[in-house]
Amino acid sequence: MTAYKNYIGGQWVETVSGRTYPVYNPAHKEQVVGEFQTSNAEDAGRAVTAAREALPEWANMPAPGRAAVLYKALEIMGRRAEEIATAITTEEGKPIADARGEVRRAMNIMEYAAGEGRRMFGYTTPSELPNTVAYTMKRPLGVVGIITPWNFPVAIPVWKMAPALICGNALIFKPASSTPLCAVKIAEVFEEAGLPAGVLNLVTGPGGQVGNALVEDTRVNGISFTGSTEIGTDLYANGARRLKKVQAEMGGKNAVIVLEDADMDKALGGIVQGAFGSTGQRCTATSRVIVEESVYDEFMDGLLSRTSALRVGDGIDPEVDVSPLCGPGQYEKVQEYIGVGTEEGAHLAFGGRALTGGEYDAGYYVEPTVFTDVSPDMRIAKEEIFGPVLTVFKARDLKDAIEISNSVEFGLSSSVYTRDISRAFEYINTVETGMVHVNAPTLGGEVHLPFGGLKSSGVGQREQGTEAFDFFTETITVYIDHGEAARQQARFI
Ligand code: UN1
Repeated sequence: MTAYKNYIGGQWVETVSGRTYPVYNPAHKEQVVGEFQTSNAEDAGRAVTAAREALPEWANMPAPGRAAVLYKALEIMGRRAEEIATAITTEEGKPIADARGEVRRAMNIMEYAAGEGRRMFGYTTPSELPNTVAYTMKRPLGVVGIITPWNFPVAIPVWKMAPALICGNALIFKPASSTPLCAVKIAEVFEEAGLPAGVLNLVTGPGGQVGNALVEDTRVNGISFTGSTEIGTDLYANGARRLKKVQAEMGGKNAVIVLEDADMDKALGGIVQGAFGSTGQRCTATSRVIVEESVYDEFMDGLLSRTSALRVGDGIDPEVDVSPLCGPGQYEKVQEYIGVGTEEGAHLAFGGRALTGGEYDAGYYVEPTVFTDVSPDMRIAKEEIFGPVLTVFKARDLKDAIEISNSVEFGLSSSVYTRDISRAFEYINTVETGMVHVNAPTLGGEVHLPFGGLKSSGVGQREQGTEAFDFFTETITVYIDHGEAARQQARFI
């Protein structure tokens, strides 16, 4: 099998190490998706050099010209949507409907970012000096490293790249080692769209070598990262030491509160989707439910009957609700946490086993799992599991429920189900998460609204929304004295 290559300076090239590695389909462990370049720090350095060279021309192109390339890429991605969605399912494992939705999201952000080519506003303001014009404008951040996880191998890279590109930056893209095929396809889309050589460079490979090289390289001006809190914290600290702009989107332990007046049907639908959709491998997945005592039994009946109706299987089958975990590492980790939960004394109310027999032997399948009698100090209540494991808590009232919700170190997303507007606002104003939902799942977000979390869930500027354009630019403040006479002795205060 010929190996897929890196994309550096507009050329598809091999790594200097001469090494490649295989990627397997999580639903068919023996099926090789492809061979990919095992890149190292030297490859990263070459990509930075290519980006540096490409930067001035791209940065100086009028933004509507850059937008034209993005619109073209949008059109190409639309044409290749089904092929790219299939690549997501084959490589990451998520159900094909979710994969299609993911491609749609990537297209939405391209469309949104391209429109910014005709805005990219600064502001003007009266100066305190006579005959003086004062305004602000945006300039590209420069060369930026894009480091992304495997769980959204198309949407997350594109929601970083599209705003970065419209702002005039040149990029080095380091995708997760387990999803490089999607990364190759993204690079192909931009190549076909006519993005000038060197503006987007792709460097694949396992481990932290490339990421570390990018954060240490003084020619790199910024890093946009999504992944674990552990790696994000390191990257942020290393970037800060070099005065680099870093944004890091990290873990979550997202809770849904169900109050006694909730529309139970709606709540159950949102919770099951949030907990088990995408096999729980989403930083916005629902991993905790906090139920008001008086409706606890009714809630549990509904939850267990809906959970037991979920179909587990290969995500390429459109009837499947829950697909395999992404790989052996995830498979081990999730089973380990299920063991921890049992040892800690939580009650295993549903699932809890790795699935075997028939098609299950070929992939990394774990049953959707529900723990009850969970207390906030247990590890399964605090740590991010990143799999189909839901923990259920009982709360006395809203105040108690919010306390449990806020008791974790994470603060990404949260939700409350209630029909009571006063209690909904009490919740909105006190819950410690960057994204707050009412009567809706903890998942997702719209591309024109900021995405990100508080506490250990995120640091640096938010992604998406107008904030994205702030991260990928520097604001320049301009003062122009256009008076004919010698400047008066007016002074800034
Ligand atoms: C979503 O919930 O649709 O890594 C987006 C993640 C998040 C993206 C989730 N950064 O799961």
